[in-house]
Amino acid sequence: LMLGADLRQALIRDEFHLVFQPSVELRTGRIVAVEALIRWRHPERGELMPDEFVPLAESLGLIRRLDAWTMRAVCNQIRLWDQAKLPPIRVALNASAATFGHPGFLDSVKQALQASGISPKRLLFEITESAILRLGEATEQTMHALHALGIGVAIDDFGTGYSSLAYLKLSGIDYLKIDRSFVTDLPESANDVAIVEAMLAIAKSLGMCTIAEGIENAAQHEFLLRAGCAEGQGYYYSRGLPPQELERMLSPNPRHE
Ligand code: G
Ligand code: G
Ligand code: MN
Ligand code: NA
Repeated sequence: LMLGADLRQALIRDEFHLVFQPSVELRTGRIVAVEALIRWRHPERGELMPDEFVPLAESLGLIRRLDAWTMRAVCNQIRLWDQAKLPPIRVALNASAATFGHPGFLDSVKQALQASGISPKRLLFEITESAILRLGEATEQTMHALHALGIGVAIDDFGTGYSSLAYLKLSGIDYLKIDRSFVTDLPESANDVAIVEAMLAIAKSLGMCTIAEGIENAAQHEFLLRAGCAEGQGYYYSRGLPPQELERMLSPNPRHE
């Protein structure tokens, strides 16, 4: 496939960049975190979204290199924001199963932390349910080790995997990200209301923090706030932003002084 050959070239030519989607504390509206999302600036096709090349990278065995690029870029960005004295927000990044499950993963994380000098508390790894299921026992050790390093671990797209709830017993899960498919029809859908309330109750009793994805309007925001969800992400607050735009949002705004 053409795009596959381009992807190998892109890793060499460094054609990727990150956008950062804010995660907002629902109670205060404050930006407390961002999720780093990879983009590919293809020389002919223009800006490509991850669903157009992440599955391809996975099938071509290139995803570990891509995720390593993301990790380095995230650590560098955090270091630059620290130097610019921006608020020390958390930065979430996505890791595919092949990345998370690789025996060299923890060492590469430690190396990236050491090279950048950033605090592990600033990082949060997002991993999908299906990845956890696929990886089995090694996952628990990896999640536990990340947690022990001070790095956060989130279950991404929660509720969409074909799994049981058994993996919730694994230690080291700090956040549940409620998939946007459950958020879209809030608060009108009685089923989604029931499901989301149950998810929030499980998270609460397991001591996990909650982030709802795909919030697009005030009614969804209000419902989730009242239901006790801690954080939200979605176009209602912001799309993924280039670093300079995010910096403007995080810097004190002189017009309000
Ligand atoms: O950018 P967009 O909002 O379209 O992201 C879609 C999905 O692509 C994300 O939910 C995430 O699962 C995946 N994704 C984004 N960036 C990365 C990355 O750096 N590595 C991996 N493995 N997946 C990513
Ligand atoms: O990690 P994950 O696969 O969940 O990445 C988030 C994806 O959801 C990205 O592709 C992002 O562009 C998209 N997204 C983020 N906020 C919204 C939203 O409010 N509505 C919709 N439809 N998509 C969103
Ligand atoms: Mn994610
Ligand atoms: Na998600």
